[in-house]
Amino acid sequence: MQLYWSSRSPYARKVMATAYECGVADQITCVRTLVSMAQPNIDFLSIHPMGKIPTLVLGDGQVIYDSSIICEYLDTLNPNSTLFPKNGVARWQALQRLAIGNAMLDNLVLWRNEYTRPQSQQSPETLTAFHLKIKSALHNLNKLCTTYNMIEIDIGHITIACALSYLQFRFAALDWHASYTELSKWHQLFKCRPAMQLTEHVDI
Ligand SMILES: N[C@@H](CCC(=O)N[C@@H](CS)C(=O)NCC(=O)O)C(=O)O
Repeated sequence: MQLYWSSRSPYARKVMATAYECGVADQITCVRTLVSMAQPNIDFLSIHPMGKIPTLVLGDGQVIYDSSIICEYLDTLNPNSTLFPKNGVARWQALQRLAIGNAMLDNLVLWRNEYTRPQSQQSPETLTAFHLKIKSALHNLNKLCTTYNMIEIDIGHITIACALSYLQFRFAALDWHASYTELSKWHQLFKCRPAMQLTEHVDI
């Protein structure tokens, strides 16, 4: 399988961390792919019509996107993997965590796009709104994470951890650890998992 990927993309990291957690990472070849919201990678549009990474291409040519669907596909490759619980409370809790993690990622990526525009084109209201929403999510997770452990992990935990790591990677000056101490403790532990260690962001 080929994964169109970048070491800077938090969605691509989520997929590779999932692949390591499922034990299928060795079946994936990462293909470094440059994409940008404002400058479409024209060649890549023939693989993903909206030009987004991560995108997985299977051996038979079938294309799978976006990150959550790729993760669910990878989970099916290992019959012992339970990152996407099949039913019951565990399923809805995992999907709920996945949803907030994805929403944080979307917010952070758009926020970064906004603040890297020339200053004269930036919208201060939009920047403030992105910041406020991230603080709201951190506040919420700081309470919820006291029930998380390192044994029963699901796709939601991986996604939240990737969002927090991306927050650290691109918004280090915010120093969120100081204000959300429970979440920080959980994230420090989660970051030690091999799946996270092996997928650290690299800014190249
Ligand atoms: N919902 C998508 C989001 C993927 C996404 O936005 N990836 C960014 C890179 S981090 C991208 O491809 N940006 C290029 C663009 O939006 O044109 C997913 O979960 O895979």
